Amino acid sequence: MKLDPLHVGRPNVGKRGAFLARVNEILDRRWLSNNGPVVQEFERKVSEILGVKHGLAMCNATAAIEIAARALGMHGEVILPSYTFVATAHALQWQGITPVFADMDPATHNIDPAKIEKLITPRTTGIVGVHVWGRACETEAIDKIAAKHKLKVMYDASHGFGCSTNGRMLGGFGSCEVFSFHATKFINCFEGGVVTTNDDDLAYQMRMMTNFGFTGYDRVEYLGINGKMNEVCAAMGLTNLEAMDEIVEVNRRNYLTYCEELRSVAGVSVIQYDSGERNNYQYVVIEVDPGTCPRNRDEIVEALHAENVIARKYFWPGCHRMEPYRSLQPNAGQLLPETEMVAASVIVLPTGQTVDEKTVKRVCEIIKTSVKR
Ligand code: T4K
Repeated sequence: MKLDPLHVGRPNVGKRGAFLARVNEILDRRWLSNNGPVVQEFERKVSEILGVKHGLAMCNATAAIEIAARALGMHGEVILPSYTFVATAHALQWQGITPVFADMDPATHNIDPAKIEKLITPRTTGIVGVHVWGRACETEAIDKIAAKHKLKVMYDASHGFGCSTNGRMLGGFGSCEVFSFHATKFINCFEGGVVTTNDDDLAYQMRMMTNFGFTGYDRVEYLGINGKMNEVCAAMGLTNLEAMDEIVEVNRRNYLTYCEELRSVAGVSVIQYDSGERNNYQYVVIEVDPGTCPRNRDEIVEALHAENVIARKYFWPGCHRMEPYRSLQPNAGQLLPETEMVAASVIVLPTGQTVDEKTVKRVCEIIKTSVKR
């Protein structure tokens, strides 16, 4: 029997009544945007969870990366992984910065610090690490390289809300970190982003930039933009944060069922999360080994789609093979063999509140059958 369409990134939703009550209050108050009380509460809550001094709510993570890069004075060239959602590269390019793609460590899917140094030129001003799937970058190694070459570091932590490394929550690494609260993230604000930092000056500057550069009525001190989060988005975020433990538990249970069901499938492995760290388990990621799996990744994805399971090939084919980078840097792939290999082997499977154990087992059955075919 065919399943109803099953999407990766189906939104999780907290208590509907609590959200609607907040929306009613917002309407009664007639304060809809511009640093309203719900946004302030959301910022406080996020900062508290992550243990950081400042959490600045913004309209989405892409705009947040742009604002952070500009506030950090990044220009010229910035090194980042190619294996990320294209927004990371686009945010830099949109700011007139040239993204320079570094290869990944296939064991973690994160930027490989050993590949960074040889990409540094006199034009390099920064490094943007991405905590892919919420598994932390090698922050110490990246910091060392950055200190040696006087580069700025920020992290795209879009996947990493609620995740830790060495017992410390993501949010306080580099000069700042950017989280996404897009509809498809395990905690969503419909659309939203938060920049976290422990640097007071940087926080002040980014806050001003997010609101056109205003520092008071009729006083503009920076080149700013409108990057603000509105009150209804913050209400959704607060409501979903109240359900955070529950959502992580559902994700964890689904993840463990996937691991169990796929354990004996030749050439298919589920990526692992360090059980000693906190994780949100929002991504169930499998890798298909072309050497040992009788079917290739695309054949398995096709079989899943045929059964209405809309599995995704994130982040295929890698930013360097997408426009405008493909045309601007046609030879970038030569330095990205691990990225090309992993991008061709990954499948992301559905999870979250709308996916139960029975559905996970059915998805795994489809994978098992497609591999045997
Ligand atoms: N950096 C990284 C590392 C990121 O992963 C992202 C976002 C960003 C930066 C930028 O953050 P934001 O600026 O978005 O805050 C989706 C999301 O749109 C994107 O936010 C996310 N990464 C990326 C990993 O996934 P697409 O192109 O796959 O979106 P789409 O429209 O195909 O939606 C994904 C699936 O979710 C679909 O199968 C349908 C389902 N869906 C989607 C929405 C919006 C629903 O069921 N309901 C919904 O409301 O990028």
